[in-house]
Amino acid sequence: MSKKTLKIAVIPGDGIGKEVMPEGLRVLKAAAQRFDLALDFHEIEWASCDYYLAKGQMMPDDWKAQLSGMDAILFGAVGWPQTVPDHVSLWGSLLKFRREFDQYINLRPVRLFDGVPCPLAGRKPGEIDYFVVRENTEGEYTNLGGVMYAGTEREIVIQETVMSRFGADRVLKYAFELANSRARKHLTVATKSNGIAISMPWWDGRADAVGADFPEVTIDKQHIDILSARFVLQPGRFDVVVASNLFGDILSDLGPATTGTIGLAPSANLNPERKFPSLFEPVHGSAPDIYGQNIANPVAMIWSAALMLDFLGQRAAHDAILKAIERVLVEGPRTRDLGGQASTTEMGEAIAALV
Ligand code: GGG
Repeated sequence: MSKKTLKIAVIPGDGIGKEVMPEGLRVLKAAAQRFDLALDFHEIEWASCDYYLAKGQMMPDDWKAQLSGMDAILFGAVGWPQTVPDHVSLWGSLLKFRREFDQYINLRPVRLFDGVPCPLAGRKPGEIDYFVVRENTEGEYTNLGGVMYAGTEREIVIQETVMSRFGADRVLKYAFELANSRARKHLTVATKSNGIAISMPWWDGRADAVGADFPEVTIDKQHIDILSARFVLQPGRFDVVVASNLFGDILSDLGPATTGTIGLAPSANLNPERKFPSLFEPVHGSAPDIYGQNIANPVAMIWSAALMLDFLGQRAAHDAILKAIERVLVEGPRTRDLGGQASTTEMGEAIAALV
């Protein structure tokens, strides 16, 4: 039987997305060669602020049709606030993908690697190793609301938070299943039920209801403020953390920061039912402050590409890429955020050579 060709849409986007993407592709090509995979890359220049400046919109009208036949989307970064307001670029691209392709899980692993200096005193690899499961299609990320009496002293702004039973239950179920599959079987539910007195007690109640089907998983509900402090002070407490869209966004930058650099953090925007393509991207953004110097850490992009292969059924290729990342983090070369002097390209080449 001939092997299946995996069609991958490649969207570098903006800023350092354009510098780390070639390293993701370099490593994927090395993995394809070693594991005899047929990867068919479709390079796309839209979903970028350059495209917006040329066309007045982030994506062409038929973007969904163009991506619908893809097995997955590999995405770099979005945002170039010097020319396009951030909410315009984000809502015009990434948030459209997440919503219209129903990528309702944003899975973000957080792990302290050997060879990476940890900013938290005394922590060793193995002591920080958890997942943030972020709700990805509703919650605080809405465009429902408006401004009244604009420009006057009576100006009022309202922005709604939307949580549905359907939306909450499916992300909670995914998080319970993930926790159940791990040795510790522990789920932390991020909440703020004392201050956000309608939606958050409801969210906690949904966690209890969904959790009834997972008696082996221990649940720990923590207010987002103390939970954030514990990410820094007691990171070993965490195994799987489930959070609303905004809380999950913040936690999944904070967590990787405690492991040395956000330049290592990958993410998977998943449509678990595979009705639509899932999207894999670094947690970091376009980083205009370092763009153009070829110094960005490519690991988040490369690890995201590995997560993509795993989701597409290529576990051995995923494991080989992760092993190569682990070795390069110990032996070098390393980019500046890791205390080294290597370029983005040198680090990508080193990882690709070990796959
Ligand atoms: N590679 C991810 C990226 O470009 N992120 C930009 C950003 O601001 N994302 C917001 C979000 O993930 O909700």
